[in-house]
Amino acid sequence: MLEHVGSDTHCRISGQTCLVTGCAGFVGSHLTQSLLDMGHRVVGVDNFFSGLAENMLAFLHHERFVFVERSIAEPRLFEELFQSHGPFQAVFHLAAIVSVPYSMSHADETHDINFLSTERLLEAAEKHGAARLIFAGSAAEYGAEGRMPISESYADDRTVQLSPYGNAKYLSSRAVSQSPIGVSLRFFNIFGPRQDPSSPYSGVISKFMSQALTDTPLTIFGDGEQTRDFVYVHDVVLAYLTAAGMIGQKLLPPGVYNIGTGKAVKISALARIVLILTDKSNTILVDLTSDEGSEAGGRPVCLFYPCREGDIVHSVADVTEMTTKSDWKAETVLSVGLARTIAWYRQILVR
Ligand code: UD2
Repeated sequence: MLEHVGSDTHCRISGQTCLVTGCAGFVGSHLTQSLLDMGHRVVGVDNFFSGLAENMLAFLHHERFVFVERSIAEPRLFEELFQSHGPFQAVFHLAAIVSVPYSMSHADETHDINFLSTERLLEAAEKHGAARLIFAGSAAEYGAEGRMPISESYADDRTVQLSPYGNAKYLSSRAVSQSPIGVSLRFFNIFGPRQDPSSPYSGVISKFMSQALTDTPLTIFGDGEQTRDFVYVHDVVLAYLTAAGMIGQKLLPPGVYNIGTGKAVKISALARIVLILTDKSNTILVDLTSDEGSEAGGRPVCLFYPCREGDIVHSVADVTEMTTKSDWKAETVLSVGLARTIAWYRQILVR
């Protein structure tokens, strides 16, 4: 059901020891599984602040996996990990406060966890001779950028991020990309199996899917004309492996790289595809531009709400840097990624 790194993928290296922070998270758990599938050893860290133990079920008892349940906020954690489990050739830093709204009301905590911890990990990785540290950056680093597509140079020290989350991600990306071992991947909107739909601020795809599969109207904020660049989690894992030099022919130079598809998708179009893929084919005729999209004579399939405060209107990545300096490009077509994701939500909803 979940994709694995294909046998056609050109693997450059195997048998490395890797550190993955945030290994119980949505993306971290997919990455950890792929590293183990490729023959690497993985030391995974998570404190279950937002990660879930069930995301690790498939590999928790793997012979090449060691789990450390601790917080990255602990000042001595990384030094201790390098001493007791290192040397690590590749360090993947995904653990963070992931909620933008939470960061708004917890600015200091977000700065500590999302930035100061990154600095400490980078220092330990350099000191102990890691070959690569790959950081999970974010499109939030660009603030309310109006130029589309967004290129990496659009975030600089003058950029005003819209949240402590975005600011801490920017500071971390800057520090990481200045290191000779550092790569920051700035992710646009990631989706796929294991994305948690349960919070009001969960990713729109996870929300639309759980709503459609439970016959609840899809909630659209604003007129649905806003756009996002949706990248499937399997392509995200391949971007991490590429950045670590584990797959592909070209070794990516240190720096900051956008990770997206380069394609803008309207939220209204997304709603329409989700409705079709969840077998609500009679809703194809729904007028998503009216105040309320509804089945003919039936109950609404979509409800329109006011724009979410602080939402940017458009967001699409310029992926030229990543696609020219490495062999990576997002391969998964949106409808295919959505179909795989729906299959997964169907499975968990019937459990
Ligand atoms: C994404 C990231 C966030 C941060 C930000 C930076 C996710 C889940 N969040 O926020 O962490 O990096 O980018 O720009 O990837 N929407 C609806 N109905 C819903 C939910 C959302 O219409 O039920 C709309 C929402 O108003 C927005 C779009 O869908 O216009 C995407 O929302 P999102 O929460 O999935 O992601 P985004 O881009 O706000």
